[in-house]
This record gives sequence, structure tokens and C-alpha cells, in this order.
Amino acid sequence: MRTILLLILVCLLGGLPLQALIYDEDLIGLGRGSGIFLRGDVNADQRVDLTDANFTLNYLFLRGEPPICRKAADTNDDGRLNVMDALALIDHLFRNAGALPTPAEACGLDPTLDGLDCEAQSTCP
Ligand SMILES: [Ca+2]
Ligand SMILES: [Ca+2]
Repeated sequence: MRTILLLILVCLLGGLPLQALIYDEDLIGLGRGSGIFLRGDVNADQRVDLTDANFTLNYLFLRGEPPICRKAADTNDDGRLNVMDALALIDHLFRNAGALPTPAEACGLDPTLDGLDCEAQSTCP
């Protein structure tokens, strides 16, 4: 419940519409590329923080810049990019919900198959 409230707060502070909470971008089958990335680092700045959740929400609901690597934005590693990924990242950052799925400790390849595309992040060696 706290996470939903926090997400609503993020939407309100970020100027995002609350319908952002039900939007789901299904990218299964559209993927291409399998670059090296750091899961959760959606804006590719070598840090995983709240700006990454904001980047995802801006992309999904305000036609913001797309992530270089959608796999990095798929923070719950379910092969879909939607609001649940922002929630998973917020849970990880603020609710000690555990580590994000691999690769989260260091840059690497996605060990699971999905349709999300991913250009290698230039911040990954
Ligand atoms: Ca980042
Ligand atoms: Ca996901």
C-alpha cells in the first residue's frame, strides 16, 4: 500500500497523469539487440536511483525519451515494460525489497529471454 501511495506521489510531483498507473507497454516480440546493461539504470548514468523510475514513467506516459536499453527499464524482469517496473524500482530503493534481477550488481547480459530491445549502455564497459 505504501508503494502505491509513493507512486501516486511520484506521479503528482512529476506532473504525470494518474492513468499512468494502469498503462502497460507490451513489447514482447518487438525486441532487438542484446547489449550489456545495468538493470534499473534506465537513464544510463551509471546510477540506480529515483530518477530512473521517473525516466520510465516519463517515457511510458509523457512520450519522453525512450531508454537506450528497455531491458534495463524492465526492473522486475518479466519481459514487459510498464508501471510495475517503476514500482519494483521504488520498492528496491526505498523498501528494502531485495536486489533487482541480474544484471543488477554489475553490467552484464540479460540471462532471460524476452522481446525487449537493448542497445549496449555506453556507461557499461
Ligand atoms: Ca540511472
Ligand atoms: Ca517489467
